[in-house]
Amino acid sequence: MSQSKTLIVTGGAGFIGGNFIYHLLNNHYKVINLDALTYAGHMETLLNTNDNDKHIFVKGRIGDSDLVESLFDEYQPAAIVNFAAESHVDRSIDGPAEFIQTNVVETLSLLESTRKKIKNYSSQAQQDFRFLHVSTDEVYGSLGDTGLFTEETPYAPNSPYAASKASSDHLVRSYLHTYGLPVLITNCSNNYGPYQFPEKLIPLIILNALEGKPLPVYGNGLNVRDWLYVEDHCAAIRTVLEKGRVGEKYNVGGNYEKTNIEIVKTICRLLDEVKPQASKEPYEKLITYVDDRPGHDLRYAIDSSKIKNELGWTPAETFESGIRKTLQWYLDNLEWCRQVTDKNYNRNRLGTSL
Ligand code: NAD
Ligand code: TDX
Repeated sequence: MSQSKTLIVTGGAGFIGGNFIYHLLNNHYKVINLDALTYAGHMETLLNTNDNDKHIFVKGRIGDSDLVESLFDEYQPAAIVNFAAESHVDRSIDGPAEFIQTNVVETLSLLESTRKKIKNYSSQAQQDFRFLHVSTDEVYGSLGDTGLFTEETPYAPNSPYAASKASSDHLVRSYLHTYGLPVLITNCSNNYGPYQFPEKLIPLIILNALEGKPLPVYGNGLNVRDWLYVEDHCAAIRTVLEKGRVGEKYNVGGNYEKTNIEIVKTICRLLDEVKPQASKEPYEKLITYVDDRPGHDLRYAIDSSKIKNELGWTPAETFESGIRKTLQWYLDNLEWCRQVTDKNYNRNRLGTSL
């Protein structure tokens, strides 16, 4: 990437994008944050950027080519980092069309706007430009009891969400091969940490537990995910942006594989310690097994040796330290949880409409 430190970040009012905005500001970048503010995007996530003149928020969709192109004209960014997406697997089961619209159709539009606009850059600036697409390990499908996803693992998406992300990864790749757009792709495992919308497993369990509500565990609870603290993911993305080889994809993982039931029980144990129930009953008694997610992938596990060996990134946080910080963050930010869910989400089960 060039010396210019102005970037466009899309989806920067969401969970990972919001954390990435803070990460960039702490690392002396200027950021144009383009976000549609869907149910998952909230200005409350960005309150601590208020007095920072290096953060410019623009409400809009990545598929609005006039808007995106005007941002290129005004700011001539050195890179785009694309987080904007529909991100929740359960919602993709209930309504796949929105996932195709944002994750495929509008990502294509973003690529087209970028391709068109960087033609006006000097040839050096064109070479230095980066389009970094943030993707997921779910594009690789499901593992059995052993093995790890590598960058060579064939794509085998199983949910409409994963299929839409796989499609966008393929489109991004094709823009390098067809048009010479300098692209990068990261495929990361499950993130957790501050500002995660409470539809996802970890914040949902924390909030339900605090209200004494059932803790829903899908199926037998033995599905495995690899967990990465969000700040480590942000550092990985910046590393790839600054040092990644054009056209390469990099897997990013926390090397922390756990079954869902182990994750839920860990949260229960920590809550027993820091915020015991008035009744003194252990939180684990709230665990309730519910119908499985349709098409529920059994296991994800990531081989991150490429990003470690080539670019020197490793996660700083252990799950033990990261989950404690996350739990404390939710305890301290119940008002944020209330604000972002107030009109649009009540923690009822999603993803069962077959
Ligand atoms: P999120 O749902 O919390 O945030 C998505 C953001 O994108 C929201 O702020 C939303 O308003 C915005 N957005 C949605 N459609 C848009 C559009 N058409 N134009 C502009 N903005 C739009 O998602 P997240 O969990 O922060 O995930 C961010 C990205 O990282 C996604 O691309 C996701 O696939 C990927 N990812 C997520 C995880 C994870 O564990 N959450 C893991 C790996 C990869
Ligand atoms: O209430 C629940 N009970 C439960 O058992 C919820 C919400 C989830 N689960 C299970 C399903 C999964 O096996 O927990 C696991 C994690 O579920 P989610 O938090 O919905 O995440 P997941 O489906 O694994 O996808 C996440 O990680 C990869 C993100 O949502 C994606 O955007 C990312 O690409």
